[in-house]
Amino acid sequence: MPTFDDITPVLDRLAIEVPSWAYGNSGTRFKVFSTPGTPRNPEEKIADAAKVHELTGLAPTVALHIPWDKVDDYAALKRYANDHGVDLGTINSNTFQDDVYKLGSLTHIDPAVRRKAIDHHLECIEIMNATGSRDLKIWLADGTNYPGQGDIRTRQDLMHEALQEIYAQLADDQRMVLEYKFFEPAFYHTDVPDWGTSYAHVAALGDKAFVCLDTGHHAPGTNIEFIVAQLLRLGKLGSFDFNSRFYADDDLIVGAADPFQLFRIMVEVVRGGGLDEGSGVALMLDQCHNIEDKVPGQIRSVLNVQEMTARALLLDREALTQAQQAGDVLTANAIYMDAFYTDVRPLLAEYREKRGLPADPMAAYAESGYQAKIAAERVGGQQAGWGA
Ligand code: AOS
Ligand code: ZN
Ligand code: ZN
Repeated sequence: MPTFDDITPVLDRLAIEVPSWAYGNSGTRFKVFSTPGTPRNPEEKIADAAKVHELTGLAPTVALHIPWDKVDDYAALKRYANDHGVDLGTINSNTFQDDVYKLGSLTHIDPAVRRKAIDHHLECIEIMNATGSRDLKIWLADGTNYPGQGDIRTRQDLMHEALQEIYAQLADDQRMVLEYKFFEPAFYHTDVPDWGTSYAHVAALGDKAFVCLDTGHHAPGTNIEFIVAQLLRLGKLGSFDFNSRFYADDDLIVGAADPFQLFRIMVEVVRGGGLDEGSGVALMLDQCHNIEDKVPGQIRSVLNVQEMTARALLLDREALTQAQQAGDVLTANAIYMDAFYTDVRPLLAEYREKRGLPADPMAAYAESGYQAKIAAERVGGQQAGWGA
């Protein structure tokens, strides 16, 4: 079994991007609860994200969402982020909140609507040029609610054309990641329902297009780690949207619902080279905190990713391979489970202290007074999620 010292070089480069929208108020279609201290603008979201990084050393970049994080001067926003010790990351497009997109965006039958949706993505690429962001993340709410409502095949063709136009505007060092989701807000079919569809589109586009895997976007019982292994094998896993789910796209704290699944995913990430130096796999969170405080919610998530990554790295691969080759089912499974059951928390606490970080970032946050400070300072924080 590797020692903790053996795995620290990989832990040192673990970077988990946090989403700006995690810091805004969110909720369900039944109620959005507001939380004292909620950011009122992109700068305050970045300041909160910077707090997560300051206490964990794990979250050096913040993903932006356009138009929720629209500002006049993106270069200035980048400077603001840098002054706070973080950088701007992925740019997320949004073609789901305008009335005009009711029946689709890039797949809409009306060319004028498709034009608007394509132009929005071109604007996102302009923003990436100003922020220095590498990735454009596209999640489409496009789909239909009833059989017969739209022509599924035509919509695929329209989407391909639209994505091609967007892709053509990417600079050499920029990428597109296409997210898939099997339902919601469309309930009969979505235009990018699964990894295979996303893969088919990004493969047709070229080397700068990849799949984004949101862990909450699969039917119950789906073997997500298999998808991870396959996409890494194909060289097309661009990024993760980490969160966890009990039922639907719950967007809960990463690892909260099923820490073992998170472990299994990280085992495949490690196996497929996703944490190797220079790997193009971006680890991001896509979460909404409906009832808990946002900053410690994000801290908890990045720590959970770190913890399961450490356990995955401790897997004794040599012994595992031997057992697999010998057809020793029970030993192979026991080796796998040993890694999962290894409590790395004390070692991680020590690891953090050695790097000048708090041993317990959750406790450090509670003691920092930051929550009380933002609650007092920020009045009238906004909803940054659905319906904003
Ligand atoms: C929607 O369900 C998705 O998970 C997205 O990643 C979406 O882009 C994100 O929630 C912010 O819009
Ligand atoms: Zn997502
Ligand atoms: Zn989602």
